[in-house]
Amino acid sequence: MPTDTLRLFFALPCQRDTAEAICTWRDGLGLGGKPVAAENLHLTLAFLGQQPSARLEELQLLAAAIEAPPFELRLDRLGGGRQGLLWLEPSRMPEELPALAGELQRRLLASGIALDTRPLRAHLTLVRHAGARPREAHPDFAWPVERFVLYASENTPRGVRYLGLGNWPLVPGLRLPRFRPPH
Ligand code: 2AM
Repeated sequence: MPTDTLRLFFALPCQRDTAEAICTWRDGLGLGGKPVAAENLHLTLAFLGQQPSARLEELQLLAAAIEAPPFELRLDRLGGGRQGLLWLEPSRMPEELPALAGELQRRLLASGIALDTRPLRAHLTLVRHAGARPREAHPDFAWPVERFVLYASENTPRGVRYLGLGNWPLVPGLRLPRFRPPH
């Protein structure tokens, strides 16, 4: 990994039990392509792209200042995009998710970090370059979301690796951040 910049994103990490259940279900569909490793399953909240390593501490402080409650995310829909991308997404968006992502994005923009201006499409990527899109698939995974993480993405000879650079709990009893669009 170069030391002067890092490819960063904030995400919800999928905890082990849920990730393993999702991978077992996915692998049974015979989709081909490049499946995402169980330890890499996540849902991106904000993608920062290449950032100077010197900003890391500022980003960690920014994340630590966010107060938000835990919630349950039910991944019950299979979605797909270009180049054989397949993902899981919720058919019903819990209000806590856009509130958390919006709060994070608003603070990042206020710190002068340029973010993708497209609205968040909450998804958990399962496979890239899939050879098939199943006609019949009825996923239903309940994911208790209890923390969010700052990751650096590194390319290694064995594939992409996400390195956790900070991990912040969502705290029961806290009120939702008031939803304000980031722009
Ligand atoms: P993907 O799974 O749909 O590719 C690490 O690469 C994470 O950041 C992935 O969740 C990826 O989404 C997301 N990501 C990569 N490039 C992005 C971009 N330009 N805008 C938003 N998210 C991005």
